[in-house]
Parts: sequence; C-alpha cells; structure tokens
Amino acid sequence: MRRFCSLLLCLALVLASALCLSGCHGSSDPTTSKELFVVGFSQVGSESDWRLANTKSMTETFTEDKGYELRLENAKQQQENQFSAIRNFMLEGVDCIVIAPTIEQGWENVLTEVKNAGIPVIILDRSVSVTDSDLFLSNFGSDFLKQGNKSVEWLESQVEGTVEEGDTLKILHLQGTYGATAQILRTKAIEVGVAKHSDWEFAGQLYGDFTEAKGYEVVSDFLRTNKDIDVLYSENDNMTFGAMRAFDDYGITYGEGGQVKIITFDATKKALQYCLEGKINLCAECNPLQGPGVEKLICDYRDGKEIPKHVYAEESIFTKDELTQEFVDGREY
Ligand code: GZL
Repeated sequence: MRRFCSLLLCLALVLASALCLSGCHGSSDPTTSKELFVVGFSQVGSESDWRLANTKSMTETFTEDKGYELRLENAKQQQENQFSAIRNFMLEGVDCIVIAPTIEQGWENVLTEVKNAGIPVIILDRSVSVTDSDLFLSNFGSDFLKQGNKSVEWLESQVEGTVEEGDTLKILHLQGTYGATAQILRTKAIEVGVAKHSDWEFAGQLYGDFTEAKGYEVVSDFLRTNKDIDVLYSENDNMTFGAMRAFDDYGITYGEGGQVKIITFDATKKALQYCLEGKINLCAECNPLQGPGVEKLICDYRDGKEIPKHVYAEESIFTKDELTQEFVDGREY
C-alpha cells in the first residue's frame, strides 16, 4: 500500500510540474500539449476597415499550430448577438472569452454569469461600463480621449487667429456608434474644444455609425441645405470616405488648400494615402493590431502572473508632413 501511495504522489508531482512547464500553449511546444486552448471571441462586426484588421490580427494570432482554437462570432454591431455568442461559449466550456463590446452599457448580467462559470474574460478595443471591475481580467484597447484631445490640439494650432471677428469656425461632426467608447470619448474631446472656443461652433452633429454608407448618406442629406463648413471631425475613416464622396457630389473642396479641413480617426492605409496626397489634413491613429497583446495577457494569466486592468496601444497622429510613400506602403492595415 505504501508503495502505491508513493507512486501516486510521484505521478501527482510529475503532472503538476508538467502543467507549470506548459505555461501558455501559445509559447509551449504544441506537440506536447494535445489539448487546444479554446478562445471564444465575440467581435463587434465588420463595419469598418479598422474592424477587419482587428479581426485579422486575432485570427492570425490564435492559431492551432500555436495550441489555440479560436471561435469567432461576428455580432453585426448588435449587442444582443454578443450576449447569445457569449452564452454559447459558456455552454461549450471555452477556456477564455474575448469581447470587443459594441457599446459600454448592459454587460453586468452576462459578465456575472461568465464569472460564475469560472471563465476568464478579456475586453478588447472599446470598454464596458460595470461597477465590479473583477468581471473581466483586463481591457486591452485605445485611449480614445487622448486621440481626440491630440486632434483638437492640432486643430487649435491650425486655426488660431484665423477666424475673422464676428465669424465662427463651423465644424461638421460625424459620430460613430452611439454608446461605443470610441464615440463617447472622441465626441467628448471635440465638444470640450467647442465649449472652450467662443469662435467655434458645430455646423451639425450627424450619426454615421462608423460605416461609409451611413457617412455618405447623412452628409449628403446635410449638404442639401447647408454647405457652410470649415472642418469635418469624423470619428472613423470609413465615415470620412463617405463624407468625401458627398463633398465631391456638391463640388466642395477639402484637405490641403480646400474649403474643409478633414480630421479622421483610425489612420488606415487608405486614409494615410489620402493624407499624403493632401486630401485629408489629420489622421489620428487607432491601432487594431491587438492580437499579440491579447495573447500575452492570456499567457501571463495562465502562468499566474499579475494582469494589468488596462493596457493601451501606442498611437500617433499623422499629417502630410510626417508621411512618406514608403511609410504608407509599409503599413499593416
Ligand atoms: C476603435 C474602434 C472603432 C474604430 C472604427 O477602437 O472601436 O470601431 O475607430 C470601428 O473604425 O468601427
């Protein structure tokens, strides 16, 4: 009997050390860990070039040869679809759930269910508004307020002393999905800027839902009755591309030397190319290449390391002066 217990103890020690050594399957030799680490990923949708690049970054990171199975669910920008996907992930018993939330509100119940199921959650890109921050491991995303503030500071530097006495700087504001962190904080930055400058005003604040089609639709409708615009502040590149088409329809010039200065967010390759060509004045970068950062959080979690509650991507703003064709051609998204 004693020999049997000793054997059991040895087996337990061997198993424990094997588990410690395996660490994160992403870094271990997949041939030694037959079991794949299953990641359930609830993605906002496929509304923009940024989103497609974000999804690509995740699918290229969580691959089977690195020991992962990625289960991707596209919510088509509907939060209810995310709730269904997340509850299915729970029933399937995934090892981790990654959520790119459509909007900030409404997450308490489903995240509490996931927590009670003992499944770790990482919030990606935007944020969730919950009272208990233990409902998720970490939020890997962007500092949207910083993006907005840097853009407003640039606008201040461009227009200071140029607005004639008694006139105002007329800003057309294209907003993304209402309630999304990117919309909330990019809107906050420009609204604070308008409140700070008595000679700035909104020509209009239009809902573009982060899509090119909606951006074209609402700006075209607006231009039917109002063409007195000095600045377009557009909360993502795809809405900007739609607005540019609408400006073209009405013969309104934009960019360098044009009637309308264009500020846009994401800094996708297409927007940077327009910036290099002088058609867009400022691109505020929002980095979608978040897969590797999410994998590191998962690896650290599985290795028992401390996980930061917020991780922000490094981002810049670009004008024509900072760009070269080589730089734009070399961009990943
Ligand atoms: C920003 C992201 C936004 C992008 C849009 O991190 O949430 O959603 O700016 C995308 O292009 O639709």
